[in-house]
Order: sequence, then structure tokens, then C-alpha cells
Amino acid sequence: MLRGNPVEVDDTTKAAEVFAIGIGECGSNIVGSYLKRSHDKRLPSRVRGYLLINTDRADLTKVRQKYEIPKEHTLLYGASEIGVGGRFMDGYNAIMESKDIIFDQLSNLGFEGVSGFCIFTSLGGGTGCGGTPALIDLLKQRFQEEEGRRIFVYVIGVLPFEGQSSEALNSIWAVSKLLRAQLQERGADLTILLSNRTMLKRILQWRRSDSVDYLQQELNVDIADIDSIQKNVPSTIDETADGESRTEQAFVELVNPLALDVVEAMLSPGVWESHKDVFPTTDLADYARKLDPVVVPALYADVGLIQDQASMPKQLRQMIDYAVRECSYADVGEEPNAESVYYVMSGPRSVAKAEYGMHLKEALDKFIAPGAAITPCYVQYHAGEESTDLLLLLGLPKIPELVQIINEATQLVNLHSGASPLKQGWFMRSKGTSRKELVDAINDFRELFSYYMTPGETME
Ligand SMILES: Nc1nc2c(ncn2[C@@H]2O[C@H](COP(=O)(O)OP(=O)(O)OP(=O)(O)O)[C@@H](O)[C@H]2O)c(=O)[nH]1
Ligand SMILES: [Mg+2]
Repeated sequence: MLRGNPVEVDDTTKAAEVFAIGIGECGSNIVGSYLKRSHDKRLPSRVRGYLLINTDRADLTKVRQKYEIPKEHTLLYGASEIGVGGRFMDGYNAIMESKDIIFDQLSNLGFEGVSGFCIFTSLGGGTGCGGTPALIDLLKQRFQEEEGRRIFVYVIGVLPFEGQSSEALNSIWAVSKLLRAQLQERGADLTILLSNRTMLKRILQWRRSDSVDYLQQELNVDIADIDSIQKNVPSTIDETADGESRTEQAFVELVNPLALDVVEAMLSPGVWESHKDVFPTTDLADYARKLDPVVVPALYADVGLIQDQASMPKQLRQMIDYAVRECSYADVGEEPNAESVYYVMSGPRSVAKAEYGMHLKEALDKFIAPGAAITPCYVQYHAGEESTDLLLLLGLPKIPELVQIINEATQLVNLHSGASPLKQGWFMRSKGTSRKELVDAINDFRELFSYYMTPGETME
């Protein structure tokens, strides 16, 4: 649509194109399922191209077949061909060592001149978790240092299900690494956190009966108690390793479409369409300028607002309450205390309008820290029959489930700590790094999300 239209030729339009990269199994699946779902196998018009990369040949082949991805949009790299099994430093090094082939392929796919990258990855594995910071480092070096051109990089990172302590530790390392690198202009401009456990909870709440049917059919078991699934992923249904991986596979199939919806909503203000107005003009890069570096999105689709001026403030307040509490992609609890907020309200002209900004601001007040900046964006459709959708991006909110992740990671570190170098060998063997680097990462988290921690509680 955008292509060939005279409007696209102006600089601002061109400047807004992004390139999508899916790294590792999770990242590839998310981008793959997007392509499969969109009718004509196309990305939103602001996404110039995409590449799925993995160190695991079998996984890459699977993704190609499953989502019918042309071979030139995939790349196998690294020495092992069987993935890195959660050893994230191997994931990091594999990217660094494959710089040339990665850039060659990106260049064949036309990545020159894009203004940003969206990298999709899980945070708990090895290939994506370790590879993402390395990839960003290379991209920033290439564009910012060699070409002298600022680019922005967004990471859409998936937090693990509950009870996966090794993945909890990897996730903490990755986020801390991305933030620390940002201090040197070599990290992610925005890390958007999506949590598998929360997305699963949402899906089971919203599409309860569909989801149960799907799970029963996929797993071939009788799912009597869906509440216990939510609390106890993935061991509820079947304790065997095979059963676990089957369950996990079924869960990720359920949540992946949810992950895509939020990215599409973020892109939507920047996608040009003849029958809509956007103000203020908003592009992907604006999110990074206005928000803190770690963001939790909430998407409330199809809000049923009733046209009645008198009750509008109340309706808008309920909309915000519901979005924060029931539609966030990682559970932010009752008091997220976000340090910045961006909202995109889209819908018919009569609803998505700046006059309501005052009410939205009031409604957001109890969910944000004193002094937190609120940045609005309104997307108005002329026709009037569009649904009303609200996207909230919460910058650096409190995330109660991170407490659990921190605790799981801390326990694991303690388990393998001791005076003997033999004992500490675990860190190098299974993560490829030192105990100290992991302890530092955990301490970064404790500081960043200090809200939950008792003062002085740092690891030695
Ligand atoms: N939402 C979602 N999560 C996934 C998907 N695939 C894997 N995961 C989660 O991702 C984590 C595992 O990471 P993977 O992406 O499989 O790891 P990887 O990057 O391929 O790295 P290695 O396999 O260690 O080389 C676990 O927390 C999984 O639950 C997916 O398609 N969607
Ligand atoms: Mg893998």
C-alpha cells in the first residue's frame, strides 16, 4: 500500500522504516507466526524486511517449514548447528564470530538506510539471550560509529514461564547487559518485556473455552482444572520431560499471536493510511525518546465506549484501570508506579480525541510515579466504524513477577557457590561466564526494581 504512493517519498516517511530480526527459537517463531497470519505474507508497511537467525539447524528448518519462510530470510550461523543449550555466552560469541555473514545477508535483504531494528527473542534461552546484546553492539557500531547515523533498536524480549530458574538467570543477565550497554550507546533503546506466564494467564481468561479445547486437543489430555495450569506451568499436566516440552509447545502457540498484536499496535501510528489522522505524528523512534528503557505494554482491544458525554470521564477511567490490571503483557500488579507512560488511543474520530487527554491523565495518575511523563497519541479513523483500541506503554514499572525471577536466579547462584573452584566451575560450564558477572546482573536488577527489596539486600 505504502509502496508506490507519492506520500511515502517524503523524508519523514522514509526515515521510519525498520527491519525485523527474529533470533533463536522463540524470536523466529514470533516473526514466523506473524507472517503466516497476515493474509498476503507481508509485514506492516513500515517493516522493510526480516531475517530469522539461529544456531540450531533443526529449529531453523522447522520454522521455515511451519511458517513457509523463504530460505533467503533465514540464516544458520555459529559452529555448533545444534543451538547453544542455554549457554548464553556461546550465543554472544557466535554472533560476534559471524558478523560478516550476518551483515552480508542483511544487506542482500536491503537493510541499508533503515532507521531502526526490532529484535524478537526469548530472554531465557542461549542463542537469542546471548546473541541479542552482541547483535545490537554490531549494529550500533556499523551505523552509529562507521556511518555516523543514529539508529534505534528495540528488543521484544520474552520472559520465561515460572519455575525455570536457569532461564530466570539468563533473563536477568540479558536485561542488565542491554541496559549497561546502553550507557555506552551500544545497547537497546527500548526493551519491551512480554512474559510468557502473564500472556498465558490472559489468554486463558479471555478465550477460556477456546483455549481449553485447543490444549486438550494438542496435549490429548483432560484439562479439568485450568486454574492450576496458570499457576503451575509447565509441570501440571505431565511430569515427564517429553510431556513438559509438549505442554510448553502448546502454550507458546497460544501466546505468540498476543506478542504480535502489541508490536502491530506500536507500529500502527506510523503506518500511513488514507482514511486516518495521527497526532501528534508518532513514529517508532518516538517511543524510545519518551520512555524509560524497559517497558511493559498493555493492549486493550475493542474497548466498548458508549457515546455519552456525561459519563465519558468514568468510562475512560474504567478503560485505563482495565488496561493496566488485565491487559498488561507482564503483570504489573496494582501499583506499577511507572516512571513514564506512552499511550496510543485509536478509533473513530468521535472517540480518539485530544479533548479526552485530561481524563486519561487523571485516570493514569494512580499507576504512575509522581512526576512521570505522559505522552499521548491519537489515531483517528474517518469512517467511524473502526474499533477503539488502547495501547499503553509503561516505562520502568514495578513488575511483581520479577521478584520471583530474581529469587529463582539467586537460589541457583547460591546453589553453585562455594569456596571450591570446582564448585564455581558450574558458571563457566553452563553459562560460559563468571559467577561475578551473574551476581552483578542480579544486583543491577535489585537496584532497578528496588521497590520490592529490603534495603541493603545485595549479593556478595
Ligand atoms: N512465547 C514464546 N516463548 C517461547 C517460544 N519458543 C520458546 N519460548 C520460550 O523461550 C525460552 C527458551 O528460549 P529459546 O528461544 O528456545 O532459546 P534459543 O534462543 O533458541 O537458545 P538455545 O536453544 O539455548 O540455543 C523458554 O522460556 C521458552 O518457554 C515461542 O515460540 N513463543
Ligand atoms: Mg534453540
